Amino acid sequence: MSDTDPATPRESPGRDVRIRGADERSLAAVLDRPDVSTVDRSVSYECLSEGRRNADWLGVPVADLVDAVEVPPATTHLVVESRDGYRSCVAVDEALEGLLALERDGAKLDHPRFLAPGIEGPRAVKDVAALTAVALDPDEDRSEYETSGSDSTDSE
Ligand SMILES: Nc1nc2c(c(=O)[nH]1)N[C@H]1C(S)=C(S)[C@@H](COP(=O)(O)O)O[C@H]1N2
Ligand SMILES: [Mo]
Repeated sequence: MSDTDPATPRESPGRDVRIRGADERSLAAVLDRPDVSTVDRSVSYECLSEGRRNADWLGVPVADLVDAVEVPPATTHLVVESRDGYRSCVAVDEALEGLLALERDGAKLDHPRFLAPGIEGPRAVKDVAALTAVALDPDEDRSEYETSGSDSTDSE
């Protein structure tokens, strides 16, 4: 037996995205497929410290990615988490209109980026590592699921 198993494909580091609904899946194979179906979206967002920014993004619709797992019917939000643990909590209807961007203004991104129409800057998570379906109670504050909500101190 050799140390490395040639039958196990190596995931490109920094590119895997986990999706967690009723079950958990890796999206690496989907995102790395050369013929993955993508959309173009112009999205602008407000950074509390730097002002409004606009860019053209090319990416994979979140709705297509979510199809890979069973999303529990009680789901209210998707928690979008970066590789270094930065988190935002986005209403599921809003998140399903969004995309995991692979290019910004025609330039390839090193890591997938979450965008959605009308998203607040702090919730446009860079270097996405996981999307997790959560069910919040009506009286629950989504900022408890976030590193920093759009109302708190800006991290950039
Ligand atoms: N992983 C991660 N994503 C992040 C942040 C961060 O600190 N870490 N900052 C957020 C904030 S506050 C803003 S305004 C935007 C800024 O994105 P830009 O530099 O591409 O305009 O990224 C958001 N996404
Ligand atoms: Mo920001």
